Amino acid sequence: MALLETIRGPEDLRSLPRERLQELADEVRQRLIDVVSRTGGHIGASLGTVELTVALLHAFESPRDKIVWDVGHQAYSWKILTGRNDRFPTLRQKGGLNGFLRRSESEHDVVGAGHAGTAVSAAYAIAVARDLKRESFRVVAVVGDGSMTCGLSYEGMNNAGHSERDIIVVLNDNGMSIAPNVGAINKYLGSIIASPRTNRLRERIKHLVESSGKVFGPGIVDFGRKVEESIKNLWSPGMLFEELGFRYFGPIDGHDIPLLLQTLDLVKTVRGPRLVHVITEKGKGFPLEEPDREKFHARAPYDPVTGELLDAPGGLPQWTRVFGEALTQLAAEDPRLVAITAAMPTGTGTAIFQKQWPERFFDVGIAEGHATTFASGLATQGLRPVVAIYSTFLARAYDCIIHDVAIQKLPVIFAMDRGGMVGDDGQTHMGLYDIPYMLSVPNMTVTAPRDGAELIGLLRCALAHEAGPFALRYPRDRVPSEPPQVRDVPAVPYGTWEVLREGSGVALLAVGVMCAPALAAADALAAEGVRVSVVNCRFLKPVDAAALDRLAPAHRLWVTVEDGVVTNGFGSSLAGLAATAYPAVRVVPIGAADRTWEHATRAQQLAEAGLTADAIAARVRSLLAAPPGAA
Ligand SMILES: Cc1ncc(C[n+]2csc(CCOP(=O)(O)OP(=O)(O)O)c2C)c(N)n1
Repeated sequence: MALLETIRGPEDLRSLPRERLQELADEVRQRLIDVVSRTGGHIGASLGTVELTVALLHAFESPRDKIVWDVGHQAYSWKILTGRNDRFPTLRQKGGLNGFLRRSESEHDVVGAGHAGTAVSAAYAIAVARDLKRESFRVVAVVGDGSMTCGLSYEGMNNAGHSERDIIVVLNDNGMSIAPNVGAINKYLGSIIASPRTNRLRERIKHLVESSGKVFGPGIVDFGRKVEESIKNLWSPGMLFEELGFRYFGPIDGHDIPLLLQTLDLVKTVRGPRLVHVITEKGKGFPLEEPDREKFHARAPYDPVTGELLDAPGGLPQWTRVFGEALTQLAAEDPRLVAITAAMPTGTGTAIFQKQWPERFFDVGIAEGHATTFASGLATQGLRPVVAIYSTFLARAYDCIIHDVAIQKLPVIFAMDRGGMVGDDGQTHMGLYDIPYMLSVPNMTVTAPRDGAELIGLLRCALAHEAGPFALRYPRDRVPSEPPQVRDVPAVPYGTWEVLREGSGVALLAVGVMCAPALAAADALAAEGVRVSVVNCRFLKPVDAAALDRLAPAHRLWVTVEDGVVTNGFGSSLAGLAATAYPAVRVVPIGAADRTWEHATRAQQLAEAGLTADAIAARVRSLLAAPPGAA
């Protein structure tokens, strides 16, 4: 790592002769493999962009020039080369570097990221601001081919393309989203790469690039014009982008640093919106012999020499898997059931369904809004679509949920994985907001299972519920106990709660996986002579009014516990109800405070939010010790 150690920031990199850049890239690649083997993280995406990052930092002057990365999961080399190499081993850990990009971490992270499809819009906005302020610098958006399945990317391109403003989009095409990329745009990009005409074009671009070396200097403006003309006259494989108003360059090998630099030099001589299409290999250099490219998109800690995972997975299954298996089996019972994912077949467990029911499975790309409206259309035809999307990404589809599904009372089922504290992905991926955003949707049923059996029972209930949409949320975690066979689990009766423990005075009203710490808190309190009730509030909407009527006379304090933000959450909505229906009852919500939550393990985050048995018990003790109004 001798060379890498001398790079404290982009200036050091820019002062290196071009011939040494590949050596630097090799060291960066090794550093990525070593460090991520211990921390886990998005190794595949970041290994694919090593040379591209080196070339961008050499060709442009960050932070004066603005490089905007889409998602940010592929920007680990960026972190290493923009002054964060020393801290790189803290990646994704509490107090350490974030796994995506954030403005507070570095002046080189112009725009925070984590969700896909934002780079073109943000970069275009920066170009607009630059022009309004009469400043002069370059703006580059780096976007993956997966993110080109996001509608948002085209909204940005549509706006930027005909603006004539100076903006460069680098399309980092590895043929992969997390899974192999899908859809017409993927086919289109594939056809560009495979076409013999493209190969001829590549030769001509190479020729142009080579001749550019001879004319740089005072002749640059003339040369720029010449290039412009030539490019216009060339048959362009990137016609789609040309039609959108972008000059198209490429496709070029994104691991060939000299070619990348020559192309970027050329592109810099042209003005207006430009798109450079680079072909990269996801996971390039990863030590697995026959890499399953999807598996190392993000990878848990592994052996840096063999690439094999360190911990053989075992123990209780993840919620994701219980969901995927249940859905697959329920599809055998109900031929109307179809499953939809937005580019996350493995992450949502729907890959299991896909294997068994390929014709009833739809991966629509990174297109959460489309996934939702597509589901609504299927529901109008009598199918029972299950939309499986992470809690954090479903927020993208909020208007579609209300406009296309809920007000039309269409029976679409939303399976919201990663609900609650999300762990090391951090603030951009937190599933803390789905309870508030779903509770306020008309006609929506909102549920949270407490274990795998209840997930299956709620799915059965959802399939029987024809009157409108139905949402289930569950965390990024293992289920608390081994789930039973799907065929042995009956439907949970609609709208019902379950009393888990009888006490008096205080009722702990727990949501989903918070039942376990609530019960443990009740045990601890019972040992001190305080006997509280614990209720599994598996339906957040509608609430079980009969259960509340039964609770109210003997329980004057209701403490709600939810793995979500307290603002407008379950406790807050119950407090609103109690204020009119049960005025003698006091409702105290426990949940995540209204602030951003940093990356850490899920257990650390839950502890920080007071969502552990100890913290819940302590809260009840202090509420009992200091009734309302006490000083
Ligand atoms: C709105 C949104 N949906 C889903 C994701 C999850 N996700 C992270 S990276 C990724 C694939 C991105 O593919 P691409 O842009 O081609 O980058 P690559 O990983 O191939 O480098 C997905 C689906 C996300 N970050 N944002």
